[in-house]
Amino acid sequence: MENAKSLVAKEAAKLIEDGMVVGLGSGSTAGLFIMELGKRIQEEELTVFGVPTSFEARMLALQYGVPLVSLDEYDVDIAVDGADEVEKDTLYLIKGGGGCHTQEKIVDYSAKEFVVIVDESKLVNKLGEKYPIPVEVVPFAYSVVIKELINMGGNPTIRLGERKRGPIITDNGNMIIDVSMDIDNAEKLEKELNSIPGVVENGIFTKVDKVLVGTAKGVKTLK
Ligand code: ABF
Repeated sequence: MENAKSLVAKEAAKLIEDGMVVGLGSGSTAGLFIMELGKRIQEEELTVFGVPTSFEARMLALQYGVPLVSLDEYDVDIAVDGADEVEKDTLYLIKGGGGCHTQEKIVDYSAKEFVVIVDESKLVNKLGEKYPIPVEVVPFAYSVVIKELINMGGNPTIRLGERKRGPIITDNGNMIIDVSMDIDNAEKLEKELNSIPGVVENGIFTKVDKVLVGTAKGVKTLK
């Protein structure tokens, strides 16, 4: 899988042109992309700026020499980001296994083009097959959000930190509730989850331009 991730990260780095502002995704695959982009910037002396989707992406961009700008100053030309699940037929995603989906969605959806990079293991026939939906929640609201998610037919759990002594805290100071539920209509559910007071953003992504999939035989593109 590591090889498939590197392949797809390299392929995505080739999409970046001089002068572009690039949304920098989070996770291990997007991390490899940031490294490849940094290499191209140094070797080809490109003028490219990045907009990070997490603290982790910010640190990698600094490490690999990708200069950063903010959404205040620039629009994003292309965002390149990973995913936890990709539904084959629709290209709908579940993201947020790393807890960064709020900033990811802000950057990815604002981009003129949103490209997803995954290895084959992320492809599923039905969204939600392997992963629950991550929901970022304002801490004050967690108990009412949990009740509402149960009312909607979901099975919610609070995501705990590594030592399981308390909830993990996102880059935005919030909690994550992972909810397993049937996803019949992903576009509708994406909106419904966000309409619960206290929910900041959920990890269903339904606006994707293309998905690059790393396989043992090379990279294939799904559109
Ligand atoms: C981020 O990283 C998340 O939205 C997604 O949860 C995860 C994918 O990570 P990896 O590439 O390490 O599998 O994009």
